Amino acid sequence: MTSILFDFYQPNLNAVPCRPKEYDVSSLQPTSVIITFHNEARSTLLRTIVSVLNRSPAELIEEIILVDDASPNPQDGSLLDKIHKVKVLRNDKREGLMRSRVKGADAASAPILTFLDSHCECNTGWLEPLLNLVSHNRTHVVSPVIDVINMDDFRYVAASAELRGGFEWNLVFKWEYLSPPDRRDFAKDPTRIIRTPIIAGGLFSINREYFNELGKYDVQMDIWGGENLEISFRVWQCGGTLEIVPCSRVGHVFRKQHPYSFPGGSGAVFAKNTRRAAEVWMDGYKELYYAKVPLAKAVPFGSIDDRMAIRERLQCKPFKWYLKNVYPDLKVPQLMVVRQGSIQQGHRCIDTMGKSVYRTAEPAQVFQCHGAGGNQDWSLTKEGQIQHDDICLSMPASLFIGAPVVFQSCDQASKWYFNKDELIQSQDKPGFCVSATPDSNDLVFAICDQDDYLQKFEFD
Ligand code: LR7
Ligand code: MN
Repeated sequence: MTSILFDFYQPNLNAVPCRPKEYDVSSLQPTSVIITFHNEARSTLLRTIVSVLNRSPAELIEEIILVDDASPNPQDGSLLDKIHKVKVLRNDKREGLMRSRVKGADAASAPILTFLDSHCECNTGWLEPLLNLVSHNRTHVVSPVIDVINMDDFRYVAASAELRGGFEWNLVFKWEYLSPPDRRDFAKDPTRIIRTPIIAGGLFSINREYFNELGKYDVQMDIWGGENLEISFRVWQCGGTLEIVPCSRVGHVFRKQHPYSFPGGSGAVFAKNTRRAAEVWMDGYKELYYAKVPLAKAVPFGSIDDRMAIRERLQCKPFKWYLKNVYPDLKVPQLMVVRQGSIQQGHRCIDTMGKSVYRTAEPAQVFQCHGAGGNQDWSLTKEGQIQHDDICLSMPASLFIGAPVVFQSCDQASKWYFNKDELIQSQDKPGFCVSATPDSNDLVFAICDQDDYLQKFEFD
């Protein structure tokens, strides 16, 4: 069996600075490893299990619990329980990964739970740093750096450790670069633990009792998706910590598509799960999700009473706290957008010209309309700001006729009336409007004139 690993294993150069760190194994609590799968290839499932057994100190692995989520062939799992420490549970019907993981966790006996996807390879020394953190810090939930197992030839490829988990307002998980201060710390010490706003979801260790107290998973979520955001919000808002441990590395097969069906359709399942996470944890900020993904509003999400009760019982903090303290880098658009789209003057549209952060005010411009949103996508907020991400359209600093209207940071930008008469009028300087110019792409300040076509802007 070891030959499987020797064929695939590539030494992990990034792990070198981690070697001197030694762990006193007897001071660590053992773990139950939980792997749920639906229709996983036997080779990859076996690779996952063998790497756990071969690359972990034996006394730290209490058991490996496989939960076969009603794979069409029951032998996918049943053949594996001949392996030392492996226990196999099977669902009679497809439940999805959330209910399957809860079933595995309920059957587990070790003080720490370690979840893995069913297509991983645990690298040398992967387990000790995870257990070291959780054994000594009950409310820390920790993930390894997730390396890449190449989908085409199953080679193990080291990934960058300078990443953490994040999201945008569509609430889809994404990897992102560390914030600049974290990056500076990382440059000084690449073994340093990284706080992450969100975990990818599949690979992590958590104290078993803490997992139960926190409300396990939302078992009304189905199949795949959304549970990683939900558990991440829950951990942070209810007093825990999410971390990535650079010295722990586990490879994962990133697939282009799901090798399984989604009863109900993948879009609807993902939207239902995500709505449940948003409705329970995001307070008013859920509106930002609905503004980005309006179709989600039509997807029923069932009752969330049980989950709200957890939030109440644990006295969890508001989402606003999470944004401020855990994820200050996430751009928060103004709530309450009145209208959204392009702002068109003739055949030209107001355009950021690709710039996104304005430290100083810059002249605002129009550009040929392209109809593709992007740099020409604007929101009119209830307060009257005209906004794209965190830049806003604003009055010039010196108010003379013909002075350039500017883009600047929304904190400092001025407000407008943008009414049905199609003029963009200053709220602070009534009678002054935004005007295009006939022979350049600049926008300028002008005396409002209903009959001047250069002042007529249309929201599309
Ligand atoms: O119905 C199902 N029942 C299952 O048991 C559907 C899936 N599963 C199993 C499946 O066999 C696998 O072991 O659940 C696991 C995750 O499903 P994948 O591997 O098809 O999905 P993924 O790798 O895209 O999943 C990522 O996002 C998921 C959101 O629900 C989960 O959080 C996964 O655990 C997560 N995987 C990782 O975090 C690994 C790193 C990938 C990234 C980013
Ligand atoms: Mn996976």
